Amino acid sequence: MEEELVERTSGRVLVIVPTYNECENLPMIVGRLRAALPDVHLLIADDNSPDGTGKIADELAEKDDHIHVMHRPRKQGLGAAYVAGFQWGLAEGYDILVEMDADGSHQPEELHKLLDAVAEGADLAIGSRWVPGGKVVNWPASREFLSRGANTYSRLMLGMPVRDATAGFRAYRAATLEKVGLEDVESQGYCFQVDLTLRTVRRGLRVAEVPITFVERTAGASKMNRGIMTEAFWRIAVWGVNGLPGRLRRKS
Ligand SMILES: Nc1nc2c(ncn2[C@@H]2O[C@H](COP(=O)(O)OP(=O)(O)OP(=O)(O)O)[C@@H](O)[C@H]2O)c(=O)[nH]1
Ligand SMILES: [Mg+2]
Repeated sequence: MEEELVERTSGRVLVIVPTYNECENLPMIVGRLRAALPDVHLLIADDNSPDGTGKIADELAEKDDHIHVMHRPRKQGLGAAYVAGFQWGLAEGYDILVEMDADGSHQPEELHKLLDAVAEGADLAIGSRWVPGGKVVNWPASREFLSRGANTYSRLMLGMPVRDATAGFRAYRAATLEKVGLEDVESQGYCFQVDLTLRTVRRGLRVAEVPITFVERTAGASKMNRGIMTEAFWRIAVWGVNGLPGRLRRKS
């Protein structure tokens, strides 16, 4: 089944991995992805990491024509790195664009499940921690509380039928990204994920949630901070208020 899918999507899937100070994780995650799905291409979008992650990415790309590197001048947030990566991938003609973290939380060995969901008709497939069968390994209770809380807050504010709207392991059809539009995306932190989920849902496109096992990073530091949480809180509130007239109209 897996081999069949690789055949079918040969050379047309681009996995975008944004990096900031991931020198300990990048070779591991690239090796695992290349072994799991040898035909997919990889774009590393590095924000000039002070720990030399960009140089490691160049060395990996030199030896492997499936690996591409985008060097960005400074840390500008996950959202900006993904928008730039998506735009590059669309211009290069990839059919499916995947988001994946560099820290091992998203297991390349599970990527085929997302690609299967897209092959079966999803416009966006989300690797979900919070649907039946989804799991999180090695998270402290505080982190689980934060993720569940952020998702409940998003669901209430936005009325989206998605359990894990903040998830960062996902596969988009190219056409989905073209339809939702990337030019005016302002979200920087993890609310970027909620932003694109909302854009996809509001355009009536099909979102599938696939259960995954999310594994907390064992090396390198998290980039999650108070600023990222504050940004998410406010932006989601504004999107919720802006979308309210439409939700009320649909109910009446
Ligand atoms: N290019 C770029 N990548 C980033 C930036 N911030 C985070 N990343 C990358 O985005 C991915 C997710 O960031 P993490 O720090 O793991 O954030 P998180 O998954 O919410 O936090 P943890 O679960 O604690 O690891 C990782 O591959 C990071 O290196 C950024 O500003 N620019
Ligand atoms: Mg992480």
